[in-house]
Amino acid sequence: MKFPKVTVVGAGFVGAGCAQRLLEKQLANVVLVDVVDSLPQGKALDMMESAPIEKFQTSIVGTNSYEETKNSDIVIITAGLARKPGMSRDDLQAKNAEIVGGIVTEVSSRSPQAILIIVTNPLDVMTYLAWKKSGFDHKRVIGMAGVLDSARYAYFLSLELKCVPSDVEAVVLGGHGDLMVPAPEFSTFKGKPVTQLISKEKIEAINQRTRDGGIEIVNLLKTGSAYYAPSSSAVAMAEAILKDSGRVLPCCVYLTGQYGIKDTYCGVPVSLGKEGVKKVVELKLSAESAAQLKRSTEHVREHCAKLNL
Ligand code: TXD
Repeated sequence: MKFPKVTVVGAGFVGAGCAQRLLEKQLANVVLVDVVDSLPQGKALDMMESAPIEKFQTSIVGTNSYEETKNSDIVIITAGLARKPGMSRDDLQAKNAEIVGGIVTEVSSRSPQAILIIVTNPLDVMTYLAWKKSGFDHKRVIGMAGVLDSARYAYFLSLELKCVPSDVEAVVLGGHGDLMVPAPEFSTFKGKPVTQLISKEKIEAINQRTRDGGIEIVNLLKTGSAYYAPSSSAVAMAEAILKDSGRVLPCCVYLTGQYGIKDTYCGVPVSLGKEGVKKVVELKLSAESAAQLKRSTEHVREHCAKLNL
C-alpha cells in the first residue's frame, strides 16, 4: 500500500511521539531527522520492532541527513530547545530561531510542495520565521498550539463538569503564551455553552490554569516540557491535511484581515485540507476576547521584530 510521506525533524520527546502516532494510525511513512548521531536511527528501529505487535504497515527511517526527506507531503518541525522550570517560551527564541531557520532551508528546497507544521517554541514567532524562510504560500505554513491549548482547556472544563473530556469542545485563540485567549463563550458541553453551566469565577480560574498549562507540566517533569498531548495535537493537524477532511482546528496561521488582524501569525480556528489552510473561520468574539486577541498578537509582533522579521 502506498502511504503519504511525513518528515519529522527533531527526534526528541515531541518528535518521537509524532512519529509513533503517525505510524500506529497508519497515516504515513515517516522520516525522522535529528542532529544527534544515531538517535533517530535508534528510535526508528525500536518503533519498527513494534510493527509486528501493533500491526501497522507504515514504516519509518531515522537519519541525520536531509536527503531522505525529499518530496515529503508534510514536514513537522519539533527540533530545538524545550523549557525547563523558570524559563518562559520567549527565553528559547534566539537559539531556536537559528535551529528552525536552518531546518526550513534544508526541507523547503527538497520538498517544495510540502505543508510545514511548526511545533518549536516560541511557537508563533517560529511559525512566522518558517514562513519567511521557506518562501511558501502562507496557507502551507501552520503552527501547532491551539489544538493543544484547546485540549487542555477542554480537559480542565471536563473536570469541573464531571464529564468525559470528549464531551467538551473548547476554543482557545491567540498566541501560544501567557496572553492566549480561552473563549468560554464558544466552548460547549454537548452543545451547551459552558458559560451557562459554570460560574464566572470558576471559568476564570480554569482559563488561568489553561494559560499556565505548559508550565504546570514543566514544573512536574522538571527536565523538559509536555509531549503526549503536543504530539497528539500535531498529528491531528497532519491527519486533517492528509485526509483532506476539512476538520476545523485552532491553529497558528497567517491572517490577512480576519478578526481585524493582518500581516501576522495568530491562533484562530481554521479548516485544514490538502492545500493546508482551506479557510479561516471567523467567530463573533465578545469585546473582551477581541481585545485580548489584539494584545496577544501585539506580543507576537514585538518578538518577531527582535528577530528583524
Ligand atoms: O504547543 C507547542 N507548540 C509545544 C511546543 C508543545 C510542547 C513542546 N513545544 C516545543 O517543542 C518545545 O518548547 C521545544 O521547542 C520543541 C521540542 O520539544 P521536545 O520536548 O521534543 O524537546 P527535546 O526532547 O529536547 O527534543 C528536541 C530535539 C532533540 O532531539 C535535539 O537533538 C533536536 O531537537 N535538535 C535538532 N534536530 C535537527 N536539527 C537541529 N538543528 C536540531 N537541534 C536540536
